[in-house]
Amino acid sequence: MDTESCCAFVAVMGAPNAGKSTLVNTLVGTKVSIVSPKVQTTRTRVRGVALRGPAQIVFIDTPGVFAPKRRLERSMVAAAWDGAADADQVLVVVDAARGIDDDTRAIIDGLRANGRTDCLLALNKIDTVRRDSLLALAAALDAEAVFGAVFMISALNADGTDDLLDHVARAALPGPWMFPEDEVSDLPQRLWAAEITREQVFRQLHQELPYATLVESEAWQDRPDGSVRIDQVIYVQRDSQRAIVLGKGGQRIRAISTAARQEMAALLERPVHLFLYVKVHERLWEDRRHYTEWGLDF
Ligand code: GDP
Ligand code: K
Ligand code: MG
Repeated sequence: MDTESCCAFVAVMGAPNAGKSTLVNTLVGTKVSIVSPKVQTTRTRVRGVALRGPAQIVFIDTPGVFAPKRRLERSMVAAAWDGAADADQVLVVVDAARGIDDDTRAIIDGLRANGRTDCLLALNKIDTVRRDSLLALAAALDAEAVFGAVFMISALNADGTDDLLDHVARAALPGPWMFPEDEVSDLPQRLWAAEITREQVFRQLHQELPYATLVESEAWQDRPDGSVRIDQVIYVQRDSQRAIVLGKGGQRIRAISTAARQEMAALLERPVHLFLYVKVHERLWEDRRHYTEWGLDF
């Protein structure tokens, strides 16, 4: 690393499902944060690291901000605002089709109250809206006076995301890189693997159940033949939920396991043996360990 190196910490904020995790994955160029159409997919701050010339850019993908009810939700919201406080730049992602909803409103008001008037705005999902409504929304958001630059993007199609990355890189501050050159995420391997499985739980199960689950990697064993054995527990709160996760004749858990294993193997570039267990833990969300593991306040 030469003396010109520079660094930027960018907090990515936005309403649930605005496309924050999709955008961070696109900017980083690999999957660091899990994505699903359900809210609360991202539970904690996940950092993704991108390189642009001499700049190392660290994106902090925050959980969506929303009106918190349960303890877990309150911790998630606190984590989002902590992420913003620590960052040099704040990037607000807005779903262009949804416009200024209550969550986006709360974020804008919060940023203004914190004196952040130089935020970046990413109007996302432009593949889904007409140009005239996009321009009207951009004008309405510009009038909020918290944004210094606006980008119209599709995180999904990587449309406009290069310009956004260039802009962020130009504003990077001189200083040494914070992460090794080949590191794209600071999420420890065990947590990362648990997230891959949790994404499948989110995708393959419906309604309320995914929010009541937690995945933990209990063991990670690198084998001499180059493969890895991963043992994970999917925790649920009730017996009835356990039955749903298992599915008829174990069909559901097998489908979850196959999809998760294939994705882990593709990303790790080696064979994976995945063993999933489903356990009932009634007081799951009163267990401090689950919060501290994720860096959330209990
Ligand atoms: P987050 O909750 O803000 O992190 O949102 P996610 O990244 O999990 O995305 C929520 C949903 O929006 C997923 O189904 C994504 O595939 C979808 N999505 C994200 N970006 C785009 C986009 O640019 N265009 C379209 N059409 N869908 C998108
Ligand atoms: K989501
Ligand atoms: Mg997310």
